[in-house]
Amino acid sequence: MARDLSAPAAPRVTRGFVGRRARDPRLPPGQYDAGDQWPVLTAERAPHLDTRRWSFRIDGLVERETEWSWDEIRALPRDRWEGDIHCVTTWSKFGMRFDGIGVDTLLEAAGPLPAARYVVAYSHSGYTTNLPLADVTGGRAWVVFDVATPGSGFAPLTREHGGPARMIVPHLYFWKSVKWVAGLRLLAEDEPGFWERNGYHDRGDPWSEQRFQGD
Ligand SMILES: Nc1nc2c(c(=O)[nH]1)N[C@H]1C(S)=C(S)[C@@H](COP(=O)(O)O)O[C@H]1N2
Ligand SMILES: [Mo]
Repeated sequence: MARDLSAPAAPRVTRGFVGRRARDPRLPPGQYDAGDQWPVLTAERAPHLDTRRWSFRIDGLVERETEWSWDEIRALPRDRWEGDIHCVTTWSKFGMRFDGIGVDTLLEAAGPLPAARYVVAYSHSGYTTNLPLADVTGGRAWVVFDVATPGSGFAPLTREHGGPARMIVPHLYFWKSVKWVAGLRLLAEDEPGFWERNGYHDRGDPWSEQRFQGD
């Protein structure tokens, strides 16, 4: 049949709608899905830590400076988190599960003083990162021992991923999640950590792309 040239042309399909797959809503702006990969990012030399001498400590602006041995922290009530992690170098990884102790449980033992508004999380290897106290309370931060990647069961954290214990603060970029964590220091003022002194953002919310100071 002859085409009726007076008929309106078919509506143009918006480029991008057909040109690429719909963006995964789990992916914050500027991030890509690392899929099966779990990259290792370590600024210092990965330490060999012996759980017989391991400790985790909360100090600074607290009523009781408190330290746990490996056996003591392992005896605390367990908590599990499942969700996505986002590294500032633009990889994200979906469906991670971590098992450990809620930071709320640990802080409760130490009793934060009213003046405490920030924390520095530090590792046994010298790495530090700063966080608002509010970002590690309310069920949003954990000291974890075991991890399950999608499709696998739980296993102890490998040394390269921070074993025997690391922090996770997964609603922020992953540089805030200290591997080989040794403790939390509660402070009245914000005190930049390792990457923050080198230009990274003090808070690091991936959903508002707080990558660098000034973002
Ligand atoms: N002690 C320590 N913790 C660290 C880092 C580090 O270099 N040293 N790198 C951070 C960064 S930038 C990221 S993205 C994650 C990487 O964790 P992963 O190596 O298990 O993926 O750890 C964070 N915690
Ligand atoms: Mo990172």
